[in-house]
Amino acid sequence: MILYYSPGACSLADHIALEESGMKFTLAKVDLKTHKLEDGRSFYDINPKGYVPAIQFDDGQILTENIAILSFIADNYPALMAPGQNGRYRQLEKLSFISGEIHKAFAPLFKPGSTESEKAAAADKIRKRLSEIAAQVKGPYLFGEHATVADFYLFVTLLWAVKNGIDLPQPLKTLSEHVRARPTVDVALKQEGLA
Ligand SMILES: N[C@@H](CCC(=O)N[C@@H](CS)C(=O)NCC(=O)O)C(=O)O
Repeated sequence: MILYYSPGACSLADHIALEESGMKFTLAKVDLKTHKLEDGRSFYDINPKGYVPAIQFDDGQILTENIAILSFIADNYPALMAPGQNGRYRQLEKLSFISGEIHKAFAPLFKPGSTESEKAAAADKIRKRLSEIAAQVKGPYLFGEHATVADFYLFVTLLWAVKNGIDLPQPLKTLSEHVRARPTVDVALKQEGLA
């Protein structure tokens, strides 16, 4: 399997989850400015949507979208799945919130040319969404004692928040410290040139 990633992008969540799962994979770095791979190929030929993450199975099939890829990993390595009878759906609920409400809210902070007031409004929205998810943390991870793929996705958005000067509510600081302390996270960050 190949994971197409860009350093520190949302694909870091999938990278951490794959490291945790013990599944065999290799990394292919994508330059998100040129949409090219390191060997010069166009990333659009792999994912016509042009964004990471994407994984390529050994039979050549491509799977895109964080929610789908993280769910695929958790299905294959259930230790990363939320517990309980409705765990899979609770996890999808969190992944959808992280993707649609938190991740997407960062767009004005990443987009060149956003005005200061657009950036301030985005930061306010992010603070609101983070306080909503912070209120649901069972501790230290989202679902309690065990990390799930949703924690890794949230962790990446928390790195972005801190980088953009957004203070984290205490439950998210604790969650972030716990995720960061996992050996697989160190491996993934080092492989992406971030630690
Ligand atoms: N809907 C996608 C969005 C992925 C996404 O926003 N990827 C960003 C990095 S965090 C990206 O590759 N942006 C570059 C581009 O869109 O060209 C998902 O959830 O996987």
